[in-house]
Amino acid sequence: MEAGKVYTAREDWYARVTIVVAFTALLLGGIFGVLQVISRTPYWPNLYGVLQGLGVGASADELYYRGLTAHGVLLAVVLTTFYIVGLSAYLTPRVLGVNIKPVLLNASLAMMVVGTVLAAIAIVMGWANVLYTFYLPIVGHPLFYIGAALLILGSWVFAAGVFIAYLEWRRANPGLGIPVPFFGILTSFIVWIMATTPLVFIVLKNHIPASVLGWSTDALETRLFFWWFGHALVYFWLVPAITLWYYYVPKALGVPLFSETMAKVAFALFILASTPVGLHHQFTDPGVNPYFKYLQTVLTLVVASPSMLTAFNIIATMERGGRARGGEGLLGWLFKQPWRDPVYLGLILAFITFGNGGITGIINASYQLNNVVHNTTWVVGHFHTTVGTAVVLTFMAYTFILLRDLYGRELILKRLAPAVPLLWFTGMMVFSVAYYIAGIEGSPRRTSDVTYGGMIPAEWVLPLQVGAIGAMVFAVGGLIFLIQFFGSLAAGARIPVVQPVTLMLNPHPPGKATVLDRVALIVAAAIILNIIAYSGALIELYGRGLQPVPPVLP
Ligand code: HAS
Repeated sequence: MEAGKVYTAREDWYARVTIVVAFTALLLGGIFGVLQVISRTPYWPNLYGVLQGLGVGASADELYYRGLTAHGVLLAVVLTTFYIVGLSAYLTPRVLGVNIKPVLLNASLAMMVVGTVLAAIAIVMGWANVLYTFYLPIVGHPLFYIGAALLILGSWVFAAGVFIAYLEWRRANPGLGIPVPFFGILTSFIVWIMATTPLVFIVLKNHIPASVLGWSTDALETRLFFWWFGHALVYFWLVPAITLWYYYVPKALGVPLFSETMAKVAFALFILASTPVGLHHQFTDPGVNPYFKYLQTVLTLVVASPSMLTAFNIIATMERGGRARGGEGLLGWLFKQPWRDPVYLGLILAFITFGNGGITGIINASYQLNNVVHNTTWVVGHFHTTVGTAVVLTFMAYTFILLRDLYGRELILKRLAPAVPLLWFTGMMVFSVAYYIAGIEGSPRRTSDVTYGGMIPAEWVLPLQVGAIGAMVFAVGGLIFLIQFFGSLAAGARIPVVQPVTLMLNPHPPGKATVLDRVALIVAAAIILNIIAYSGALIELYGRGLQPVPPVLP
């Protein structure tokens, strides 16, 4: 093989399949999203009621929770996990020049697909209306948990492939710094393994016994372990998006990233502080000493800092690139950005939306303010701007490149491409701000009857209606994207994908290794931080003795 080139056929096949699964999940999950937002808007038709009237064999309320579970699982779990493994399979050999073991790719794909199908059967049949957070004592069918466990274990097998490829690269390149795009992939999978370990533990200890054998379980214990996983999960989603910003923004501008060191500091901080912060989801839970919640609040501010470093790094790179392209004065560089490139436009609009979602995250993380917004539509606004836009819009926009480089297809309806990020961004801004306002007025999330039996406060009506209009706008953006994606696969002109492919060492090759490249050291520090952050709450929980309650069917 020529120097600087690598064969990627096996990884590309894996990536093509997983990314198709991801966007199939976007299509189905998006349909449930539209059903939901229309049904939850005051004085708009309750479409679940219409379905009930058509005789689908379930009440409107039951269908709402079934639809909400499908929406959350398809978008927050299936879309993200499948896209991230696919993107990582595509990037790893191209950045490191090392292949992922084919046996691991095959095993991972089989497990993830079978797991998804099993969980999907349970959800579609209405056997697991437990929402994507699946708190006990509400219990679903064993197929749901077995499917979820298989999906996660399949992603672990893929992660093993990434780690082995990294070790091979390290042996061949001692003393070389890890290339930034791969550092992102590595960070993401380290966070994923650290996050999913407590989840797998609690699913095996509590969920499966409750579901299969009807055993009683302690609700607080389940929530503690779920959120240990649940917050780190969000950085498993976010870090690959940030990786694409670090890779593509400088490339499109033709300049180096403002600071590779700062990028690596950000990744190291994500590894360190993503996991020991779950208690900020449990501020309102009784039974956890406020001192432990306070400790994790401090750590939450630590894990917010790499996002702020990213904000600085990306804006500084944009300024550097804009000035290199002739931008002058205080803001002239902003007008010299490659805004006509839909991929660049999508990535930057996703990045700006992350400013919106990140600020509301900091508000969520404040003990007192959390009392105002917890379990309201505010939180819905927060996660649609973070995972729903910073992450998903980045993935959609970068897929315009993958269509050509991975699938070997010309994009159809090219002129419509900028409409995808523009509609998604505009709709999401309207949706999120309106939902923040409704949330501050106390409008709850996750309730099938938004009118409270006709007693809806007047303050909720207008923001929820405006939010729904925003949702329609970004749904149209999503629809255009899906037509372009599946349409290009079916009817786009073929472009030959030539093998071997050139390594992506752009815009400049990595330098010498520093302390930031000592990943094992960072992981060890993260484990110690987890022990410090969680030991108090666990000693308190088990010291007091568990208070098991029998499982409840939804
Ligand atoms: Fe969160 C709830 C706190 C980030 C996702 N979060 C959720 C839930 C989800 C989620 C799904 O403390 C709901 C879970 C459920 O179902 O119950 N979150 C935070 C904090 C951050 C944060 C402190 N969250 C995320 C990310 C997510 C995500 C990222 C997905 C990818 N979150 C919370 C808390 C709750 C919560 C509580 C529980 C709420 C409750 O009570 O239930 C931080 O990591 C955020 C840091 C980010 C920043 C932003 C930096 C700014 C950038 C852009 C700047 C751009 C500019 C524009 C200025 C500080 C990167 C420049 C202009 C140009 C033209 C260039």
